[in-house]
Amino acid sequence: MRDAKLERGPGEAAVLREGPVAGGGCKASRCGSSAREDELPDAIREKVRRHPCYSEEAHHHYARMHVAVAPACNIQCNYCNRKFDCANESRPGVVSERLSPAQAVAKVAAVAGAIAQMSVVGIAGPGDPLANPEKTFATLRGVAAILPDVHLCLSTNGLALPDHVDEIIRLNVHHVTITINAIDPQVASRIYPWIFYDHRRIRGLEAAEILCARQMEGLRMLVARGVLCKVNSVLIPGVNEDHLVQVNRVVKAEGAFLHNIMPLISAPEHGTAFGLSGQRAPTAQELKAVQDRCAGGAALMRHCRQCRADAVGLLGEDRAAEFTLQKIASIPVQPDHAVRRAAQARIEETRREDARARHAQEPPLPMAAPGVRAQVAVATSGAGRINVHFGRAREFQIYEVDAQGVRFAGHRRVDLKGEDAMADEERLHAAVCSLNDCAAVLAARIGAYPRERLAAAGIEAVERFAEGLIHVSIRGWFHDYAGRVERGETVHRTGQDAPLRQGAYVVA
Ligand code: CLF
Ligand code: SF4
Repeated sequence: MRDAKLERGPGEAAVLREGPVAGGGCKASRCGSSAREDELPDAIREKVRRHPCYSEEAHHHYARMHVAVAPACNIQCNYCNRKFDCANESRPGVVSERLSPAQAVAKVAAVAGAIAQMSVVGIAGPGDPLANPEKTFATLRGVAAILPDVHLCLSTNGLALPDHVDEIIRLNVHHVTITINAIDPQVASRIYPWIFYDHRRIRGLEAAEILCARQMEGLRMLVARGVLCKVNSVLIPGVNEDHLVQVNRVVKAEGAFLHNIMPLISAPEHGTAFGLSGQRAPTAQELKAVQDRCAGGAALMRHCRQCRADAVGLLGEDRAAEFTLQKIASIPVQPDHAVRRAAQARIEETRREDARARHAQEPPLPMAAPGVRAQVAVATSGAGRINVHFGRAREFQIYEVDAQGVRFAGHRRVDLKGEDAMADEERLHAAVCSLNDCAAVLAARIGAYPRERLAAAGIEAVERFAEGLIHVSIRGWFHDYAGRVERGETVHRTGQDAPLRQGAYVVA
């Protein structure tokens, strides 16, 4: 589980950061989240429909697993410590077990037998998959042989990518993530001190030039062969926050399907160059501001959970501890394909029913509310419904709503039920701080005291949509809210003036 703790800087409100964890992870439209499935060509829709990272909707229903078979890396990022797993799109944490390809395939079989909605197997570290090509490709071959229905996924820093495109195609890997933190070598040289390329260690600007060129070359080659490419970028305040808007435009022009801008994870105890030099992480609001500035460019992924290199389960849940090598020895190892097919067919039927219900039930959005745009937080454990009690939430999903519609905007982690010694009061304070730019929280149930604390922060506590579909419920709430704003019964909160915004916690 996460090891989250509160930190306070001088004069700051509570900031929640994650400390090192026992485990490792995968690497770093409109202005909204992932491109909408119903607007995609059939062939692409089919590729993303069951992929929890490539489809925001799918992430409510389908799980992924990572197999940590790739320990080595061919570059150095200033946000990475080799004792921890790859931080390209993961949070720092050692993987609990590094696997051989055979062990990885056995683990995939066990997970597929236990979690029928596991639809994607990815390799994302703890180093770089393509710096370990034999192990990576042996694993992918083994997984495809026992589980032909899963999507195979890779996440790489891109340096070795052009050398392996043919094998990626041969193995039917449909999804590749490339971490591109900069396209300008001057900017990149502040992030990567060295690379290992062509049998030698190369430093400084020359290293950055080679890496940037190879990343772009790899992206072009994959796009030309029909592979869906996602680009991950780590947002590093003072280094690349302005530059990422340009990165977004360029990777879109080169054919990237999605752009995932993630917050830097930086803490001195991680021992990374950035952590030790005092490079700070962005706030949740700074991250959102950069994402919003990318409007009109490559579609943005906003539901990334920066998972471990051995993550198992739905995004946002972590079931890796249930599938250690020791434990899988006692789980029946062969997945039942008929059971998997039936379970996934039920998911698809549920999705169709929910889509029909959404269309049938969605109240019209009030056109008499020009300029009224609100953020709301939703407590959900998946399936697109408001189904978690406020006090049991481990995260809240954030949506934006205005007269144009409801858009997913990200998530905020909270620690209301942690196991450490932090006082309940402090946990609640941190949770309220993290939601301080929201006008309302929609949960299955909200106790009297949290309700009071939310009200004091100007956040409405709403339980009347318990078990309701998220989009329908938000529209219902907004309908009422905009009416109250119009009648002068409620002061509209833009979120810009939220008193604790400075201290809103960083997902890190
Ligand atoms: Fe893993 Fe990455 Fe494939 Fe997803 S994760 S290799 S694309 S299957 Fe997903 Fe996790 Fe974010 Fe990665 S939420 S860290 S984007
Ligand atoms: Fe670490 Fe960067 Fe290598 Fe990933 S690509 S393992 S973050 S040095």
